[in-house]
Amino acid sequence: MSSMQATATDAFWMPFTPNRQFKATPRMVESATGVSYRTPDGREILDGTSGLWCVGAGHRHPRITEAMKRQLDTLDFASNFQVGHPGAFELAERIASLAPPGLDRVFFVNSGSEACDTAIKMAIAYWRACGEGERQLIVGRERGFHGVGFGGISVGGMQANRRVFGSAMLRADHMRATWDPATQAFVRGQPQIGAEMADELEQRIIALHHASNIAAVIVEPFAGSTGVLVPPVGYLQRLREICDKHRLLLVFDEVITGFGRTGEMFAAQTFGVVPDMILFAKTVSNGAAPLGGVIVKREIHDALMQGPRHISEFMHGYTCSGHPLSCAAGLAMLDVIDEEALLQRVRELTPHLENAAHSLSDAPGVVSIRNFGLAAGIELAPRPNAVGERGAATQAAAFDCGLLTRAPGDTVILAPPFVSTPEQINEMVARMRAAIEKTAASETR
Ligand code: PXG
Ligand code: PLP
Repeated sequence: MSSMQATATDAFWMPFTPNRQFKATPRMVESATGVSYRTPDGREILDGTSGLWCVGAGHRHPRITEAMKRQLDTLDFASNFQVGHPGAFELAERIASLAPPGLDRVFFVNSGSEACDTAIKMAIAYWRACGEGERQLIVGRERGFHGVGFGGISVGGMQANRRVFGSAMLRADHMRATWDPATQAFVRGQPQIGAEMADELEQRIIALHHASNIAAVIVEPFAGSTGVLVPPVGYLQRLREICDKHRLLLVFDEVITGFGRTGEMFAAQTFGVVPDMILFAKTVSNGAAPLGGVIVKREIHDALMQGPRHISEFMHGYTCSGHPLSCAAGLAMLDVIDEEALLQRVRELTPHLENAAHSLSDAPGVVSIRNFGLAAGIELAPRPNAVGERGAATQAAAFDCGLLTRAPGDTVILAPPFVSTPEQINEMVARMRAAIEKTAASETR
């Protein structure tokens, strides 16, 4: 309590936070271990969202902590601009060996947003190198989230992230979201029907713009941060076929799905569809240090290896691209995923989370429950004329009930760490139910 009162909250302009509301009633966490946070006054908060979808191996995993400490005692910083350090090369080789066949070149960045903007630049540069420089339009999807760079908000499909910046965006068009309330409200895992939603890419987008103007199609394998929207069986396969037919690059944004959340290293493997690029961030370093990247098909990389030999082939990079500390965290995380068989654990826990999440179908105001891998979205009916208010109230109530959740709109999210036990997942769901009930009760008063 005392340390909280001692913390002035004025100067820090918080990201993606209602600042005035937060600062009126700050919700602080001070430490974390395994699947829980602890508040300054000593309460335990179960981490129902793996931090922000990143802490798959649990907080302060000793193996990752040790590797980072060792790294700090060896090499704190080296850029990868015209010098190199072993960690970045080693991590790139490891990631290439885990990616689907053909994708074996890795560009490091520090976040998912940077990964998305990097991939868009690669796609545009690739087509120019191929003599098809007019291919510049990027196709995304409504309710897609690709971070907050100008590329990412352009191809992203979230009105709230675009509204203020609408006049400053890249050329993009959008397919419809795969969400269909009429057939999917309480679907478990992938919807069986709806693969034909992908045909819109050919029948509307390509028909309108012509394929020769389109550089790439960017989608999340399942949309995570807009409420866990799961593609129908066959949908991603169909997107791949259409992209092949019209020679469009297919990019999977695996910032949430990458490194285990779907029970394979990448959702591309879970869904059995090989894209041309994979974006990653978050879980790759277990959230212990900022790290993201783009895994690229060899042909795309090779097409860009042109020009005078003393000039960078791709004019792009960030000061901290492949930072030593981030790479140390990433290498240790890959060891942990392997040694603790975390992919297997995710596969085993998935039906448990599915059952536990769907047990909330009778909680007050629940209108839909979706799940895939270790992710579930529980959607509540919006309050009249106040979309998102009930979600936000439930998120706040959950914190008071000892659960960290996220609420995009009126959907509350459960995305537990891969190391959660079935009992811990049950407890998260029990606290979620308590939060939903508490919020509903406060409305009827
Ligand atoms: N792509 C996807 C698919 C993401 O989910 C980003 C890109 C951007 O990553 P960075 O590292 O720049 O934040 C994300 C990020 C939520 C939530 O509430 C999700 C994200 C970020 C913030 C909140 O689900 N995902
Ligand atoms: N702004 C200035 C003035 C810089 O010098 C740099 C990098 O050198 C940047 C922005 C970009 O920063 P980063 O490489 O961390 O993205």
